[in-house]
Amino acid sequence: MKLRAVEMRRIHLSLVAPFETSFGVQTERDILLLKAITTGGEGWGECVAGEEPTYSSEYVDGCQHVLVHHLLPRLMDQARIEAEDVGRLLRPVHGHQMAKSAIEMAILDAQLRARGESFAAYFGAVRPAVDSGVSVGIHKSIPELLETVGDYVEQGYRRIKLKIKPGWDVEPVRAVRERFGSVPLQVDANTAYSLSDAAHLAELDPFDLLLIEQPLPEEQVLAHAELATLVRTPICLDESITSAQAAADAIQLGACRIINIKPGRVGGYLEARRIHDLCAEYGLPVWMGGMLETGIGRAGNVAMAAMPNFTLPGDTSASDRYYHRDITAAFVLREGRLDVPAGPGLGVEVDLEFLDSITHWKQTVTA
Ligand code: SMG
Ligand code: MG
Repeated sequence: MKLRAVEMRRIHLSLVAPFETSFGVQTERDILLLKAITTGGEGWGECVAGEEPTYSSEYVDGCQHVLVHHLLPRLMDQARIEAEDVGRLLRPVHGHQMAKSAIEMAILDAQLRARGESFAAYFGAVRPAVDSGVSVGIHKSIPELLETVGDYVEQGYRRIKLKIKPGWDVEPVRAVRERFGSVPLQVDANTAYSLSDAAHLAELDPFDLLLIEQPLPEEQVLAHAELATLVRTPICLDESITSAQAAADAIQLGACRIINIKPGRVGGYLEARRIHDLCAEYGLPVWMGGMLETGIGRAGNVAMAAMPNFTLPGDTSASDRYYHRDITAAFVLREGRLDVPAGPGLGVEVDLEFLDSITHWKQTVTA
């Protein structure tokens, strides 16, 4: 097929509750969505970048700019294009994984819708529904945290992840472990610690956590390997894993025993699949991360999370964990799981009337 145009739009959505991490508080989102218009039909992509470059170096204005000026022109001048070509065609542009991922996703959706194949079938999904975990932000007090976690446990989430930072770590973990007994529990530091905190992080060991996610800065892969010898809790990497090559290096260095896969962070679903396969070869479990996606991104993530080596519950929560109203039919928790969409492509339809009502910017890029 040929890529004829890409409709870009930015939408505003308020989160149902503020979400605080070690790098800031979020109350609303400004999301870049792409619609690939091809000779074979249309497809949707979602860019996971936030408003500020605080999770990683990417941010939504930057993604918009690099797509318009550097990425889309390289795809639009091709006589024929398939999702499998996008990574190679965009390789001359360094970095910008989240921007690259969004356009590869839109093209893949168009391509799969055209041939009537679901994302799940394309990735070789082995289950019709995936176990859902939920990521719980930093709270003002431990009683408030316990109330939030209690609500999620009652809703049936199969795993709780607590965001931690220096000053909000051992005590909240102890409180949740004491109140909720054996609930599967893990923590995510979003790079907030340094190797000199190893003895402190080892104080988390008695709480039987599934993993500690990205304790140290993104570049400090070797320091994670050192930390792994000083704490018993398995280390999982998120921000550090920007490609399959980075994953292979981190695994060989002993920097992680588990990987959080986020298609947006690694340049797209096809690179994410390579990381899944690589981890399977090395015997490392993986799980699907989350970037507060709308129903578009969630659809792709849930489909990929149905692959065989996604053996831990992901940050694939129900739509109502994030938004009062989603831009697709809501993803709903059923016995702690989300159903994998089975229709062609992403298998979800976008509510265009609602989408238009929350769109604050729109531009169509043509060849
Ligand atoms: O989508 O449920 C979600 C969010 C999960 O905690 C989550 N994501 O580092 O894993 C992570 C964070 C990054 C996003 S914070 C805005
Ligand atoms: Mg993380």
